[in-house]
Amino acid sequence: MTKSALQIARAAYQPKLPKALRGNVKTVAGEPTQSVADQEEIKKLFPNTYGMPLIKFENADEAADFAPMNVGVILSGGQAPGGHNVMSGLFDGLKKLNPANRLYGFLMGPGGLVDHNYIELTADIIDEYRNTGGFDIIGSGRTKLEKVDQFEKGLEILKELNIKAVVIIGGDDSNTNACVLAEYYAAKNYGIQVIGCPKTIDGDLKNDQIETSFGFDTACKTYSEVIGNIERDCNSARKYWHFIKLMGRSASHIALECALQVQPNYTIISEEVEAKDLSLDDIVTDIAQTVADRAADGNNFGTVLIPEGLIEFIPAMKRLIAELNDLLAAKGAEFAEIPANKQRQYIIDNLSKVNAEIYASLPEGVARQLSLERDPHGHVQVSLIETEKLLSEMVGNKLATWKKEGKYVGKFSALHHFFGYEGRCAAPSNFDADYCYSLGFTASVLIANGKTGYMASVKNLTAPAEQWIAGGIPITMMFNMERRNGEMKPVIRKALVDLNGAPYKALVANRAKWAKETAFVYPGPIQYFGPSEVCDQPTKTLQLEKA
Ligand code: FBP
Repeated sequence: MTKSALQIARAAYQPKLPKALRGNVKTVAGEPTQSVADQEEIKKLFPNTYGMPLIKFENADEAADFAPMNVGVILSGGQAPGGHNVMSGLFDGLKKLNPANRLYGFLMGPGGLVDHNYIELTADIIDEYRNTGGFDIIGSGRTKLEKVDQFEKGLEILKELNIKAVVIIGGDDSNTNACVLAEYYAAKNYGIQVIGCPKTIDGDLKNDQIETSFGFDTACKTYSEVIGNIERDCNSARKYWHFIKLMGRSASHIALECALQVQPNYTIISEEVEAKDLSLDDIVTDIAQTVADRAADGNNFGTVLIPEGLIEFIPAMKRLIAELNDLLAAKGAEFAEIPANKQRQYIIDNLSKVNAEIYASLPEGVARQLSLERDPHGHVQVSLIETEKLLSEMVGNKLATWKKEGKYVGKFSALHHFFGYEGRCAAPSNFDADYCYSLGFTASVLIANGKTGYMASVKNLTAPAEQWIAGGIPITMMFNMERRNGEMKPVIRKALVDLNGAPYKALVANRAKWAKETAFVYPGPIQYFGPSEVCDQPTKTLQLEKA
């Protein structure tokens, strides 16, 4: 395999570990825990994994003896920078516990466990992938692990390979499933532990215990580099408005973090749209006003950041999508049989009057995108909805009306971008390289200590890595009941942008100035070598949240 010069240099990077993981480790258990909501219901559903204590690692005087063990690992869902370092941390942690330990990787996501597709991850393989982006070491997939026959199929291969524990590296849904699997294996006394790891560029798997999901740091820095480049181009040519959609299936953390890094002219935060009950027209009017105000100053250019999940946060659209989800869950097979040119009418005929009217009013493309097949977790595939084009078209129409009315005098020429896949496999920043390696290492210690139904956690992340605090969080602690695919299910509560939180407040405090002035900031590319203030800064979100 030909490698770039950076890849070769970067392979030699030794990620930093928290102090407690460097020598001999002991576990310290805290108080029993409760789920964040719906405690009685969740306790009933998870009798074996509910209420377990928080676990913290500390240095121990003596090394404990651990019998050799085999461990399996799965990468689940969307790629996030640092996944390979979770694997290398897990591998090194296991080898430190006992050099006879072995690690197996299930291929292409949870489906690999069910279908018995795996490889043994040897030192040679792991070494090839240290500090690299991507999930290609074993591939990823979105198969939802939720059915008893899948758990039983998985058990066959786990028994055959004599695997004691499985590590599932995934987002909120995958960690929810990890806990369901942990509970099932515990209830059946199968002797197999399941440990989760908080992954997702979306940054929405976080709470009092999990400060950030891995990959968010690198992905946001990668997008911010490119948005900064666009801003510089924009400020040089002074003739385009750039409508930039940013990934983040649901929450607007990525858009918010990028805004704090690049200071664009306009940023939509979906959570604010929902809280203020804004309509699509309200949003369009506000953007058009920003364009008109800048035009009045002679600035016919600018940047607008749009979170990918916006459409589901516009209250009227949200109600429509909820009904559409239930409809497609109930009548998906029948719908699939309907010829493409009749599908729109079929949906209109099967929706309630108010939602049918909204659906009928949507442009053909957006309506079609909303009715496309759901992902395996029952979500609309929002990354396929071209909100950046929808908004710029509507802003253009509004400005044209205002022009006729003499309220607007500028020129409006829009360009569109969608940044998502560009950042998901970037080589991990120093932060993500260290954080992920520490998470993997943490998982090995949780396994050695017999834990199941826990998520690996590393905290105190704005301090230098050696002061990070590693341990485990019972996954049930993060659960609440939510409606999924038409049914109430226990799931990890997704962390949306907190409208009382410091990152959002920092945006609000500055956005009027950024709208009017051209206050762009150009972060440049992620740096791996050089001064610490250039290479090792965590995200602005984390810094503001922890300040
Ligand atoms: P995860 O939640 O699995 O980490 O994936 C997040 C994400 O990158 C979203 O930002 C995006 O909406 C989605 O994946 C895209 O899915 P796919 O990879 O299937 O195209």
